[in-house]
Amino acid sequence: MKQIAKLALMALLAVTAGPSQGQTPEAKADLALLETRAAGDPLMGQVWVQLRSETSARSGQSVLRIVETLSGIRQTRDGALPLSYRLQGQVQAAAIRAQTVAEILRSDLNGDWQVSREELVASLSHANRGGGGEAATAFLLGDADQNSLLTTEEIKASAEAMLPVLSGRRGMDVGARLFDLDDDGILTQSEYDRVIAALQR
Ligand SMILES: [Ca+2]
Ligand SMILES: [Ca+2]
Repeated sequence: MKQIAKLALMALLAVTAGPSQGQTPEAKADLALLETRAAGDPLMGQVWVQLRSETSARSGQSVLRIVETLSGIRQTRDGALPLSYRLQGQVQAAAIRAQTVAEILRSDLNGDWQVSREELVASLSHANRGGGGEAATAFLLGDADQNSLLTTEEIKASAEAMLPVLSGRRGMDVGARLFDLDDDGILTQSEYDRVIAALQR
């Protein structure tokens, strides 16, 4: 009977064990790695602080749910992992760049791949033109020599300058970047599982 009582007591202690009890050395090392990654980047730092505060004193499925919510990564969704988040970000940026240049070139009325102020004004005043915000902004940002002509080089430079503004969704991949423990641009299932394990109590 004494033996049974002892086993029951041990089981009880295991259930009510304090923080980090039972964390493997690997999970502890991954936790330290995540801390280091978060400390090196303000955006990742913000996500990390929130993750830590919400997952502390949690375990099992609730940690998984919190991680999914805060990172926006649903590993249970088919094909979600591995996630080539770096490539995905480059594809999105390229799409925005292409759209911006196209919008600016809609004011290139004589087709010389440059936009003069006269062309901008004439095209924007045309009843069917519509939009034009990008072209006008490009002129403000991009006419570096202020000669009222946006050259092809200036069009490229202004599209690049407008990219951070137009891609306000850039923060989307912060969770994936933080969890990409080997920093190769791809978040794998194994990395995701290691993060979950590191956050478990
Ligand atoms: Ca110019
Ligand atoms: Ca990786």
